Formats: sequence, C-alpha cells, structure tokens
Amino acid sequence: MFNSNPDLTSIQRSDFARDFRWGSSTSSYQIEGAAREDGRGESIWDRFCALPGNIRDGSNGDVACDHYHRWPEDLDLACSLGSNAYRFSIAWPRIFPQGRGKTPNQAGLDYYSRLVDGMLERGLEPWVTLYHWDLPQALQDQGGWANRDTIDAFVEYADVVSGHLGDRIKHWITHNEPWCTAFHGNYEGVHAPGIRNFKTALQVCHNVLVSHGQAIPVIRRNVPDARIGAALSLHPLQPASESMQDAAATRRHDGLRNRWFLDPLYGRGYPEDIWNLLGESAPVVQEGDLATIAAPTDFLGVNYYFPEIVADAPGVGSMSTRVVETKDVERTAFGWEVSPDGMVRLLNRVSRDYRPTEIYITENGSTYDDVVTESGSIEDTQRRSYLIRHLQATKKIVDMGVPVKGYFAWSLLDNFEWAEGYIRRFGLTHVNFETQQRTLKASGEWYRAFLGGTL
Ligand code: IFM
Repeated sequence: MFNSNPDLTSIQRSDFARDFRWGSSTSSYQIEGAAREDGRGESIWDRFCALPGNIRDGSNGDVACDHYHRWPEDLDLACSLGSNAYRFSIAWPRIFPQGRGKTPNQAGLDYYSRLVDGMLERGLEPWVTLYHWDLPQALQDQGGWANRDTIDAFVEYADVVSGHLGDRIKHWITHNEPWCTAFHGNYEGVHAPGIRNFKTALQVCHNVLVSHGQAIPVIRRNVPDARIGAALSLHPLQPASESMQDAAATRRHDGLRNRWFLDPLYGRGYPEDIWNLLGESAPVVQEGDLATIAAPTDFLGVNYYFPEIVADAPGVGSMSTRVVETKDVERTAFGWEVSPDGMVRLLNRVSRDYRPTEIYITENGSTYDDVVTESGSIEDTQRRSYLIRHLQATKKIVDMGVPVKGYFAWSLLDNFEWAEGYIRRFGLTHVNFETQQRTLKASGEWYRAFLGGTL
C-alpha cells in the first residue's frame, strides 16, 4: 500500500537510471485547436462534436489549448519542468486532409517539423504518436477503420510522416489505445465516430492492429534507428468475489480488455477463449494478418489509469461481465479508482507474460475539480499525491526487475477530454480556456522540483 499522504521528498529522480525518460504526454486534437487552418481537413472528432449530445459541455477541439499557435510557450513549459522527453501526436488530417492522396499538405508537415525542431532545441526527445484518434472524416465516409483500405491509407501516412520527420524523431508510437478506438468509438458509441456495433468494433480493432504491423517495416525503412511500439490502455483486474463465476468473468473481461491486444502483438494470435465466444461478431482475418500484427517492436507503451473489479453478469455487455463500483476506495473526480498497487500488479503481469524488452509508462494521470485560489494558484494536492504515489510505484516496479524505462505524465496541459469536453482537467498545468493563460499547478511544481527543472 502506498500512503495517500506521501512525503513530498519520498521519491527522487536519482532513484532512477540516468537515461530514464521523463516527460508528459499530449495529443493533437486535445490541444492544438486551429481546426480549419493551413489546410487541415475534417476529422471524425470535428464531426462527432458537432452532433448535439455527444460532448457533455457541448464543446469541441476548434480552439482547445490553441497549442497550434502557442507551442513555443508550451515547449518552454515542458522544458522548464526538467523533462528530457515529450510525447505528442500528429493530426492525420493536417497531413492528408482527405485521408490519402498523391501529395501531402506541406503546411501540415512544416508545422510538425517546426514543432519537432522546437523540442530538440529545448533538449526534449520527441516521442510521436501517429494515431491518437483523429481519423480524417473522408476515410470514415468510406467505412473508417472497419474498411481495410484504411490500413493502406495509414501506412501511406506513416510513410510520409516518417520520411519527413524520421531524421529527427527516433521514437514512434503507431497507435494510442486501440481498445478505445475500437470499443469507445464503434461499440459504445461514446467516442467518434459514434458507432454502436460489436462486430464493427472487432473489425476496427483487427484492422488497427494490422495497420500497426504494416507500418512498422515502413517506418524502419525510412528511419533505420527507429524505436517503435504501440501504447495500450491496460487494466489490472480482480474478481468481485471468490466465486468461480466471478473468476471466469474476470478472465473473459481480461480477454477483451488486455489479452485481445497483447496476445496478437506478442505473436500468440487472438486468445482462443474469447474468439470462441464471438460467434458471428468475429473479425475477418486474412492470411498473414497475425504474422503482420506480431512484427517485432522495440518497446511496449502502457497507459495506466485504474484497476477494475469484475463480476459475472449473464447477458450484460459483450462478455457477460460487469465492472463493480466498490465503496470505500479512493477515486478521482472521474470515479476512477486510485491504485498505484494496481500499476505494480499490471506491469509485473505484462512483463512476466509477454516479456517486452522495454516498457514505457506512456500515460498516467488523474482529474480533479481544480480550484483557482484568489492569488491565482492551483493547490491540487490530490493530483500531486497521485503523481508521487505512482512514481513510488514506478520505482518499486523497476526495483522488481521489470524493464520500465520511462514515465510520461498525462498531461502537460488541461485539455479537451473527449466526450467530457473541458469539464475534466488532467493537466499538470492549468489552462484558463477564456484567456489561454497557463499556470503550473502544485502537482506541476512538484514534478518540476522532482525533475530538477528551473523556472
Ligand atoms: O485524455 C485521454 C487520452 O487521450 C488517452 N488516454 C486517457 C486520457 C484520459 O482519459
């Protein structure tokens, strides 16, 4: 157990290896804004946000943090924390406004080129994500990820981006959280493109994984010293009771939440127990797809937020399971359980079962209802405590011999939190969305002191 009121000096940067990567993460749609500038095409999130009822506060990413214009200030901030790395994503519709085409949009490439140069000038190693959910709407109009043609489009896009930026970017993340792309977007319908169809979601999932595998050799051809991986959202699970039913339910839940991605990525194909439950919903898998998905990677990105407690629930959801909301546990404002122990369990399990050579915590963070004091400060002691305890957990995992090599806090800035709009703030930095003023919160101040950054 990690003490929920940790000593601020209980963990030091020097407890970790000198080359440990320290940074924060962002994504294009969540921070950039400038939705119609410099030839950017429409993304599925532009379209999804325009439909009433999809976003809790009726907002969208049109302006967001205006990072497209304010990136030098934001990179200064990331640098002042003392980070040595920064994770960001590329908006595919800035590169190919229609999803694909003979020539990419030069203004889009120039923007990311300036951004990457800006990182390097500030000593921030760029970690790029190619797909963090902003699919060009033109591709969705042709069926989106459920259509295999989108795989080809993704590979062309990966080719162009790695061809242009690969001289400066060495760390490549193909996809962010394919579970969310597939299931939030195409089964639950709570994310763009807002489809509610289990079979579609499974095909999307498969095609996304194939696109990951097909992009890898293309990136390697353009960037021989590239280090490539995917960032998965993974959860440690526990059964709600000691019953055999809950144990079996937890195994099924794990099958779709975790193993459905890890197994094929690490060469085992789809887990048979789950495949056998899918019936007609099973995806169409072409010959060679599983070998493609299992293309060797250099690291695994793990986005860790919370554990889940699972109960058997016949007829509920796709796997007849239910996530139980236990009382008396600490939760963030989102209702997510705070469990650094869960992160220890999860990363141990992933390391034991799949043996990735390197693991990076590519996202970890929390949302609380921040209050700006009269003096303008944000005393987010709960987020600070969350951060400290998860860094203590990270050290514990490293000490256990798990090859965790870096930690990226989600997120550098408060930003557009998808279906929650601007209601949920995950930033180490507060953003006043009226004035675009950035103010480092107490959690960010702590991270800066931990990392040895300077004002
Ligand atoms: O904001 C998201 C991010 O885009 C993907 N991972 C989870 C974060 C918090 O919900």
